[in-house]
Order: sequence, then C-alpha cells, then structure tokens
Amino acid sequence: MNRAWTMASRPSGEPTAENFAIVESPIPEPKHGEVLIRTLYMSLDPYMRGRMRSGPSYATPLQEGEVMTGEVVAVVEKSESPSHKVGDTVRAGIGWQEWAAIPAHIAKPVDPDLGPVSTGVGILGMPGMTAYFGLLEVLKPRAGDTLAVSAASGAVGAVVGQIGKINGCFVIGVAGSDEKCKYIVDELGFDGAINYKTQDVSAELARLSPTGVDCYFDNVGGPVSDAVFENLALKSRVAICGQISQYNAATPPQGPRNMGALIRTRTTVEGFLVYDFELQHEIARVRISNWIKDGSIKYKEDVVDGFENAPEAFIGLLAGKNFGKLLVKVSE
Ligand code: NAP
Ligand code: FER
Repeated sequence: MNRAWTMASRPSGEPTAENFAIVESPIPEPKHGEVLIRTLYMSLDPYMRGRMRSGPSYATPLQEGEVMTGEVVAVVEKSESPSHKVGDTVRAGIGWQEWAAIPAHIAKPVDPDLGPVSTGVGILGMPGMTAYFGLLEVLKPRAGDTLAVSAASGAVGAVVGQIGKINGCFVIGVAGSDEKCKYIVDELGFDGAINYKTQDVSAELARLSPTGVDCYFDNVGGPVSDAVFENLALKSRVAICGQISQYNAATPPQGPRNMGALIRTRTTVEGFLVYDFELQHEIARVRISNWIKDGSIKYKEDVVDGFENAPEAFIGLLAGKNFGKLLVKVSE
C-alpha cells in the first residue's frame, strides 16, 4: 500500500498532530509516458505552513483532505517512458507521499555525481538555490561588505553565509542556540554569531560591525529583523527571503516596522522567490557542488527516520528544533 499525509484540518496558529492524517491507497500503476517512483527522502520546508493557510499567495492553498505539498527524492521503480530507467534517482513535487505514478517529465533527474542524492532537495535543491540567487542576484554583495543572515544555521542561511565568505564578505549569523552559533563560526567560518534568544541582537551587531550591515538576508522577520534594521549601513540592501517568525501567527502581522531606518540609510528592500531564477538553477547546482567538493562549503542535514514522524518534525521546524536541512528518511 501507498501512504500519504493529508491536511486533515486547517491549523490556526501552531499546527498540531490533529491537523494531519495518513491516507492509504493501492500503489498506482504507471500509464503510458509515466514513471512509478518510490520516495527515499521527503523534504520538510517552512513554506509548507503557508500552503496550509487560506489567503493570497503565489500558490493555491491546500484544501482539507489534500495531500501535504512537498518535494521528494525518489527512485524509479517502473518506467513507461524512454526518458527514465528503473533505478534512476529523481526529485518530484509529489507531496508527503511514499509512492506516486507521475508523467516522466515531472520527475527531474538527480545527478548522483554532484553529491549524495539527499542533497537534491537540500543544498543542491530548492534551499541551496534560494541561498545562491538571493545572495548573488538580489543582494549582490561586494568584497568587504558586512553580510548579516538570520536563521543562519538552517538550510538556506548556512549556504548564504558560506557563499558570502567565498565572495569576501564579513559574515554575521543570527541563530537560536549557542550550539548553532558555535557551529556557524567554528565549522562554517562565519566571522560572528549572535544568539537572538540570549543576546541583545542590535547591540551585538553594533559591536561586531561598527560600520553597520551592508547586506541583510532575512529569513525570519519580527524582532530579529527590527534589530538588524537599527544597524543598516548607508545604501544597504535587504533581501526578504522568509518571515518564519510570523508563519504561525493566527492573524497577519501589521507593519511594515521601523521604516524610518530605511530613509536615513537609503536602503533598498526586495522580496524574491527561488523560482524567479529557475532558468539558472542548473549552473548554480554545479557551482555549489564544486564548492562542496573543494571544501569551501559544508552542509548539515537533520534526518528524521520514518514517514510516520513527518508532522512532528514539521511542527518542530517552525519552532527551531531542526539543526540543518530537515529531511524525513522514508525508505532505503
Ligand atoms: P531552516 O532555517 O532550516 O529552519 C527554520 C529555522 O527558522 C529554525 O530552525 C529556526 O532556527 C528559525 N526560526 C523558527 N522560528 C523562528 C522565530 N520565531 N524567530 C527567528 N527564527 C526562527 O529553514 P529553511 O528551509 O532554511 O528556510 C529559511 C527561511 O527561508 C524560511 O523563512 C523560509 O520560508 C525561507 N525560504 C524562502 C524561499 C523563497 O523562495 N523566498 C525559499 C526557501 C526558503 P533558530 O533556532 O535559529 O531560531
Ligand atoms: C517560502 C516562504 C514564502 C517560500 C515561498 C513563500 C518557496 C511564498 C509566500 C507567498 O506567496 O505568500 O519559504 O518558499
């Protein structure tokens, strides 16, 4: 049998186990032009909380009873298409599901020569692409710039900081525990780290970079971003990538906040979506893979074992319990 996690009910505030339900169905047969795929790794990402919400978005909201949105790394078990052979590794947006029969062109190849296949939904997948294009195409840092990044030990943030170092930036990460702060400095080579739960972010930024922050890669919004805005340099750039501190809010936050700082500093703020750069993803995948191979980029995966544990892991992601790219290992 196939198993799928559905959104049983729409959460209000923090999701709970009751908002998710497993639905079983027979493993499907691929039709002409289709492949049958078996999930190896399922990606859990903050944007999924947005899909569970009704209201304006770039994507259609989930309805109650629909399979939870998501991308998986999978292996081709049956192929009715000349483009795919049995045993190929692919990634596909089949949602939180163990098996699916899908049109072959929707099953995108995952090249095992670029890295372990799990990275196909991590550093060599959507989060890695987000870091690469948000930094290099939206913030466009110059050598010597101070770059601040929030959710700095996470799937996106850790890559932002390391590509910042490759480009000659002075990099400061903001994260939610001493262990995460130690990791980004000692293992990833960030120049500084601030624990927003125990430290005064604004005062620490001013101490670490007295000339201010030239580039801010914002993954979180809320009080952390307020503190960074107090420290922006003249003609600084802010990329709005995510606002995870707001995702569980039952009513949308009012704002914008502290915009006076932007007038004084003549700052440019730009939101972006990873899909804006889709046509350039392949070159970024190869470049990041090369940086991993030559040792200039490291990555960490937080792998939760077992399909049945997905909701609990996802609820934890929104509370900062993950350390690195969150994945669910579904099968061998
Ligand atoms: P991640 O950083 O691996 O995991 C989420 C992290 O957010 C948690 O570990 C936690 O780390 C932090 N967090 C949770 N609640 C917070 C709060 N109230 N205040 C501050 N930090 C909080 O996740 P990711 O996949 O790399 O995503 C990071 C951000 O990028 C998300 O906002 C996501 O929506 C966004 N994103 C945007 C795009 C796009 O196209 N624009 C694409 C991908 C991702 P701490 O322990 O450090 O708090
Ligand atoms: C994300 C956060 C927000 C993301 C997309 C969005 C692809 C889009 C939000 C919207 O349309 O309201 O992590 O990842």
